Amino acid sequence: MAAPGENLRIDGDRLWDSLMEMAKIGPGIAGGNNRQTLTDEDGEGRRLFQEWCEAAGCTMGLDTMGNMFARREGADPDALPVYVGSHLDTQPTGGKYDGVLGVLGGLEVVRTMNDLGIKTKHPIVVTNWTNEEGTRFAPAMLASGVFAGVHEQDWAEAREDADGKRFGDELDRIGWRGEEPVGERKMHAFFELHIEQGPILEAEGKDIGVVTHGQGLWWLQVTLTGKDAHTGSTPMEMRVNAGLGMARITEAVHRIAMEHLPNAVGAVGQANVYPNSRNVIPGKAVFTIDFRSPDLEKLNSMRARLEKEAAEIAEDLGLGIEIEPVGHFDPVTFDPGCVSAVRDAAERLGYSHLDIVSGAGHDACWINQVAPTAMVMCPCVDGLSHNEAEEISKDWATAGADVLMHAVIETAEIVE
Ligand code: HGY
Ligand code: MN
Ligand code: MN
Repeated sequence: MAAPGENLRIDGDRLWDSLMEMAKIGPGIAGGNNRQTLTDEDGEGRRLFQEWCEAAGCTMGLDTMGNMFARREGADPDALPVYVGSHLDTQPTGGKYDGVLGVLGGLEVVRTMNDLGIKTKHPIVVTNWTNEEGTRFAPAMLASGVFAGVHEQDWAEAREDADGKRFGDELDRIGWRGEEPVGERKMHAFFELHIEQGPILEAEGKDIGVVTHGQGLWWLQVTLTGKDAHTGSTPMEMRVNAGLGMARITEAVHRIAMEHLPNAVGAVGQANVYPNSRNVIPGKAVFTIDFRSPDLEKLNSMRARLEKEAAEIAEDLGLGIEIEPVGHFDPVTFDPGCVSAVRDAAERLGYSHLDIVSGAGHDACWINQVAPTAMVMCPCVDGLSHNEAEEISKDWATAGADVLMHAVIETAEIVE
């Protein structure tokens, strides 16, 4: 089928205006966003997205995990749709573009197709996946994981946030649980536009990342049990200090990742000590380790090394230790056909491009298990993300959505 003409371009101003409009919902305290999943702000963002989709002539589907599916009809209503999208939920100190660019970039593809009167054989569906971030309810990519059959829905709905609120109850509270069973939708293909969240594209001066693979991930939640005691009157040799254990294990995580370079990362992002009082030796510490690598052997080797060393540290300090995997996916290889559609689109449009491995996890990593999937990436300033100062340029957003549109339209087959 003829590829779309290279003159087909999205409306970058309209995309940018929509990004800025959505960014007003759940504002952060430093110019970014705090629109965490299943909060009232998430509900507000969903309402705005639905309003825009319906104004663009789409019909909105909603499944029992709150995943949203805005459908633009194709010439053949029985043809499997080409899906495009990402997530609207953000980190507590998130940026304006992580996830949102992929959802509103997908909407912009539909808006442009409407403007140009483009008809495709396959319908197009723009998605918003619930709880991609996994910051309020672990793990990340929770609802796309249920859709892909990786997680049981009951288990997912029972996930609790730091205040003990259940995912399922919060979904009902904000009124965004649909009727549609999760995962019954079949896809012709899925494309996700996302900011790189790393420094490579900007440093290399490239407009587009053609994502061939995604690195794998382990999230390990560690609970150390020691003994609360007075920080002043307790002799050093009598202390059973969970905070000290956490510090030593945190350092071990960094050292183990460094020893597995290249292509390995590790850090502790979430950490709590109890009772968290200035003059009480922490009797308990709960923290989450994040290991990632595109190399499966390295990924599992980091986990094995950490579990061994953490047990030794705990024993040395007389601490109880529990290590619970709370998130995992193996390294991902995206569909070569869809990846080529992205690369050819960038080439045809005259955008510089680079094959790249995604450092972050994305809904596409799970959807890749049930449909041919690929990702388009655009650079972000200083590679910064999961930070309110996250920034991209309008040109980068426009280039990414242009490539997304060409890949989607080509895969959905223009009807002459
Ligand atoms: O953790 C991740 O990689 C994604 O941003 N949720
Ligand atoms: Mn994201
Ligand atoms: Mn993110």
